[in-house]
Amino acid sequence: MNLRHMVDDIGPRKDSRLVVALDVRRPRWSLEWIRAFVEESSNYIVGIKIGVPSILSFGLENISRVVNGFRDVIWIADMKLADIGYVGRLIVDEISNAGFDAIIMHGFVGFEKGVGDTIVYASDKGLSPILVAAMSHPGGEEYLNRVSGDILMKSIDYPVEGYILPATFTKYIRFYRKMVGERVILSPGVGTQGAKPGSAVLNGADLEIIGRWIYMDESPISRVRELHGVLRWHLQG
Ligand code: 3DU
Repeated sequence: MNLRHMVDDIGPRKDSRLVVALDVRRPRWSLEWIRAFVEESSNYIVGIKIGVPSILSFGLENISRVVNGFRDVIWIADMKLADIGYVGRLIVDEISNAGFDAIIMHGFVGFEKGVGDTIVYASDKGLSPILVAAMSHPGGEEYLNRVSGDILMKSIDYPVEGYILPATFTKYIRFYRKMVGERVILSPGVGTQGAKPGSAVLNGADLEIIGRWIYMDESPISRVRELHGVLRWHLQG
């Protein structure tokens, strides 16, 4: 199923627009912690984004067991892939074999024999390509965000299924919502990075990605429930 269909299936059913970012590592967290977290938060969340720190710390095989053991969330591998097409395809193979539904890659490397090849390859394998168009940290404004319009325009001809756009600079979400049409906008930067929950969705994002605010909390599931109270499918300002 493509990313839009997955979001439109899971989001209304769970009445949620929340994706949890897990950048957890050993020894503070464990695979058992991740498994328990996924089970207990599942009714409230649309997806889980697993970052490179977690894959390096626990190993892809272990993460893959968790992913394959639980299917009612969208599993996103945040590889921030930025390489030539050949290497991109190798990484796509690994992430696809591990059972993920979607993969995050950078667009700034350029499309010809670069991210373009990786996008097409991932799409053909049924792994939804998500492109970072602009970033949420202040340095995003130094280089990347300035060319985000060019990256986005070029990407429209490719089977990109989702875009990462920052909750901390909602102007990009507003500018690009029309350009990307039905493709999914996922927005990080909420909580620890300063944006308010709901602010990205109210500016046109489909989903908000929240990490440290949840997994660093003393009671992550209570935090998830609280955020679920805000990030409803029919969120209105
Ligand atoms: O700040 P948080 O802990 O809520 O995590 C945000 C996540 O989103 C984190 O995994 C990071 O890698 C990712 N991300 C950004 O924060 C900003 C971007 O522009 C793109 C991805």
